[in-house]
Formats: sequence, C-alpha cells, structure tokens
Amino acid sequence: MDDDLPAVLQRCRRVGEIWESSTEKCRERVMNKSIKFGTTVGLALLFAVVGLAGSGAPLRTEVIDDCERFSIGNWWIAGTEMSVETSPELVREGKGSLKIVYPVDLKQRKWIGPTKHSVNMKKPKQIIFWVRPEESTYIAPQLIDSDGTQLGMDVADLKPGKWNLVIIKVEDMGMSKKGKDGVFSDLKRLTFAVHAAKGFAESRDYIYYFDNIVMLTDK
Ligand SMILES: [Ca+2]
Repeated sequence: MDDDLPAVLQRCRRVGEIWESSTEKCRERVMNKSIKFGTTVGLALLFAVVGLAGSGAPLRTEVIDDCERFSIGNWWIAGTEMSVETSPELVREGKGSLKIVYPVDLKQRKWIGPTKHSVNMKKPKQIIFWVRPEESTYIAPQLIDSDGTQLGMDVADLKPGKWNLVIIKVEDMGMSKKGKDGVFSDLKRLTFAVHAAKGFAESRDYIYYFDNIVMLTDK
C-alpha cells in the first residue's frame, strides 16, 4: 500500500446506529420494516430487506467472509507484527469473528491492514460488514479489482467496544488508484486499513473484530 494518503477518500457518515455511505433507499427500506439493529435479528433478514437496487431489482448476497473458520487462510498481512485470527471471543453472528491487531506507529504514516485476496466477485454494488474497534473509531475498507483499480471509504466515529454495522455503496467510494482502465468492475481483493493520521492518539496495538463481511452484487 502507498505511504501517502489517497487524495480522494469519501467519508461514510453515521445515521443513527448505522454507518452508511449515503442515506438513500436502503436505509429507508430497513426502517420501514421496523427492524431493530443490535437485537438478535439476523443478517439474512437484513439482506432480504436491503438487497434491492434503486430500480427495485434484487441484488445477490455474496459472502466475502463469514469469519467462522479457516477464513484467515485468504488474508495477507504485511509485516509480522500484525495478526489475523478467527476468534470466538467476541462474535456478532455465528461462532467466530475475525480478530485483527493493528500495530499503529505514529512515526510510520502509512496504511496498514490485512488484505483478503481471491475474492472474485462480479458487479459489486454494496459492501456490508460488522466492525467492533475496541479502543478506536476508524476503519477504511479498500476494494481492489482485477486490473488494480482501487476504491476507498473513510468510516469514522465508530463506537468503540460495540458492534457497528457499516453499509457502503460501491458507487459512493472514492477512487485512490486508477488501475489499467479506471473502472472498478469486479472485487478481487479487500483490505481493512487504518492510518496513523486518522485519529490514533498513540503508538500501540489496536484490536478490531469483524464479522459477516458480504457484498451485494448485481445478478
Ligand atoms: Ca478496473
């Protein structure tokens, strides 16, 4: 990853208990159905509600990582100090979550984060995931396609020590690398990144948990 901050990173904003890239239809549909988050309502039900494109056409739900088991096999880490593991400690759905320890060093102002590779999803429309930063408030999902086009999104003001649901439309994300064609066409790799310049007070390890990482795609 580049050491410099990308020039264009859109920022996700908080709407009630949900962090979204826009306040559009998906949230309206959710609220119209009176679904309460933070309860035992499963993600399957959520997707049944939000899994609609603007035109009303249904989207397909594809699981990037359910964080249950063996999912760490497809995560690359840069540097030996970072750790990624499936964890039963704190779980949002099922029996496992993804536990990532980010060694934030304020002197090294660069992006750090593990990358899930070999995802291979066509026509990605929305990424949805649960994240629980234990003592911080920031995460940046970064999506890379097969020719190197990269999109990113700032998700700030997360609630530490709680599960935060993040819903991001791919079309709302900022392009930080053009790749060969300047078009984000498919999801090849996913990085959950942090940067020392993004609100970290001191140099030390920061623990994050992730769960049920999915993509809604065009059928
Ligand atoms: Ca591309």
